[in-house]
Amino acid sequence: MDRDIREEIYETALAWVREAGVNIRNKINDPLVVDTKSNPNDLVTTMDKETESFFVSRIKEKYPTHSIVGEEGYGDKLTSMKGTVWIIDPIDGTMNFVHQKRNFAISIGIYHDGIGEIGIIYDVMADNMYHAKYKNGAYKNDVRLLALTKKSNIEEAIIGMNHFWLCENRLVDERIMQKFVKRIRGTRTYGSAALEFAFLAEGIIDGYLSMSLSPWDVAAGIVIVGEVGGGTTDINGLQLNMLEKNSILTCNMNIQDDILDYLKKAKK
Ligand code: 2AM
Ligand code: CA
Ligand code: CA
Ligand code: CA
Repeated sequence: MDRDIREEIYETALAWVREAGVNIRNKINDPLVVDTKSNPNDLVTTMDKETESFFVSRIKEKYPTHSIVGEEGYGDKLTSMKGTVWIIDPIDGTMNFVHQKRNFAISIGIYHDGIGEIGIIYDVMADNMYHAKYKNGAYKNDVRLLALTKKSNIEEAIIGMNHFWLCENRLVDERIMQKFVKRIRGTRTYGSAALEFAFLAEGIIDGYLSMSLSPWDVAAGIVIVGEVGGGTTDINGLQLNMLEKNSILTCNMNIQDDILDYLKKAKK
């Protein structure tokens, strides 16, 4: 993507994310209409839909040739990553939004011909903007993020992961994962995949594991983590397909092999 065009899109996207964030904060105590999607814990609110629809109408007006993928379905049905694609999660961490009124984020990744050019993750209630441009570094607000943690032994690592890894599940042997969590320093479950990526980039956790995430959960995070030297693959160490769901391992590269070894042993 041309440098000037990227800069213009970046500034525009940041301004829209701030505007959407102000709207959510203004309405945070309003009564909520909460629906469920795939299961009783898979929540969606009118605010998820309102926020996605806000981005889609702004993008369609200003950038009619760009494609949009959004969790709540206001975007397009994509079959390829050609051209400029906005990958949007209007509220990542809807359960936190509903139950805690905090710890959720707006996540926008902008890709061009499959390359992650721009990543924006906005922790709305904390008012922290994590943002990055391809080959231009990552920032938390105005402060450049310099590097991930450089820990090289997993005994000192804090890994973001949820309880499903330790319960009986379809993907991995939970007993091996129990050994893994005993060996590492600790685990954290923030409930927003986008924020887990942001916290990894900030250097306050060392990795993040998820069994199944959609492109909008990870699109921005991949760019931001990539700009501080981290890597993101599926749990087999393979490249992600941005048109599908993927399992996710994102981490400081020094511990990637050790974590992949456990996952290989645990794989069903
Ligand atoms: P969401 O809040 O945008 O749905 C923790 O639940 C993380 O997993 C969140 O980032 C959440 O995104 C994501 N997630 C993906 N699929 C989910 C599902 N079916 N139910 C709940 N959370 C899901
Ligand atoms: Ca959701
Ligand atoms: Ca999400
Ligand atoms: Ca969402």
